Amino acid sequence: MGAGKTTVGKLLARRLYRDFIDIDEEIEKAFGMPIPEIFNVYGEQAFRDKERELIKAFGSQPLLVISVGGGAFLQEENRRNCLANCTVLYFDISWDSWKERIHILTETRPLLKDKTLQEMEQLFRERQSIYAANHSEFRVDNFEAMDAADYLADSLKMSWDIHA
Ligand code: SKM
Repeated sequence: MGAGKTTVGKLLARRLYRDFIDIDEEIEKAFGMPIPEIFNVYGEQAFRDKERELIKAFGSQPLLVISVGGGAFLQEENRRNCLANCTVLYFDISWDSWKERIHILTETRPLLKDKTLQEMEQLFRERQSIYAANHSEFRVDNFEAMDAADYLADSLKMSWDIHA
């Protein structure tokens, strides 16, 4: 969460001439309210159920660049569906860079609300090991959005040519 998936995803989609889908945005559309409100009114489980349903639906469509929420890969079914049907990109940022961004994330990310810095670091490290173990060959770290989008677009095109 807050690693830059949406920013890079939009740039990448443009470079690949594909449509961009943000699963968080689709969930908000489906519930007709922002994510913090969905958590308040319906609870996290309802959010996760909708997230799983939408990842399954969009993940099986061709020619999309999809940004999934930071918690999506905590569900085994999402990992399985994405890895089976999609190329999964991992945006690896360090705890030190993430820590700098936390203050801009806490308002819109209910999972960070009321957490101590130590609890946030624990969440970060637990998730990092799941992401690191569940992606395709593409991983970017310490990136600038434009550079990451260029690098990924070039690498993906090359890999598709090789596998075509
Ligand atoms: O999907 C949203 C939601 O706030 C949950 C989340 C998470 O668990 O990391 C990240 C956001 O993108």
